Amino acid sequence: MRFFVAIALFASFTAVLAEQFTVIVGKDNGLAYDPPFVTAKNGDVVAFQFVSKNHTVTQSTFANPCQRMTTPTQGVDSGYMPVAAGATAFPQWSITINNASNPLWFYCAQQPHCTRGMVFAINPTADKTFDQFKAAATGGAATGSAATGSATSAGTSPSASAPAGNSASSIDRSAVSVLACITLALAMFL
Ligand SMILES: [Cu+2]
Repeated sequence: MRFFVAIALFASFTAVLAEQFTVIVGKDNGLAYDPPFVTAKNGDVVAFQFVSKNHTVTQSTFANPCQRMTTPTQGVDSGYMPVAAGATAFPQWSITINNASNPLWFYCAQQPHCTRGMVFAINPTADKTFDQFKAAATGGAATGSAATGSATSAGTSPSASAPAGNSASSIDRSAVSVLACITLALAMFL
C-alpha cells in the first residue's frame, strides 16, 4: 500500500518537472502565435490552440522560414486547423521537446501568413534569434545585419522573464526530485 502511495507521489512530482506551454494561434483574428516563441526543456510540451481562421503549425528551418523542412527529416506539421467564426471549442495540437539544445522553427503554411510574419520558434539562441527568423520570413531586414534587424522589429523583443525564471525553477525542480526520491525510499522501508 505504502509502495503505491509512494509511486503516486513520485508520479505527481515528476509531473511537476515537465511544463506545458500553451500557444494561442490566431488570437483576436491576428496572424500570429502568442507567445511568438518559448524556451522549453526536454520533456516539456508545447500545446497549440487554434482559435480563429485556418492556420497551421509547420516546421521549417532558420534559413528558410516559410518552407517546410525536408532534411534531415521531414518537418512536423499540424495540418490545417479550420475554426468557424464564433466557435467555442478549439482544436489543439502539441509537440513534446526531446532535444532542447536544438532550436525548432515553425511557420503558418496558409498563404500569405508566413511572409506577414506568422512564425514561431522553440528555443531560439543568441546566434539565431526569433527576431532574425521573423525578419527573414517577412523579407524585412537583411539577415547579415543583426543590428538593423532587431531595430526594425523591436516590438517583438523577448520578455526577460524566461532565463532568470528557468534557472530558479530548475533549482526548485532538483530539490523536488531529491525529495521525491527520499519519499520513495522511505516508503519502501517503512
Ligand atoms: Cu496562418
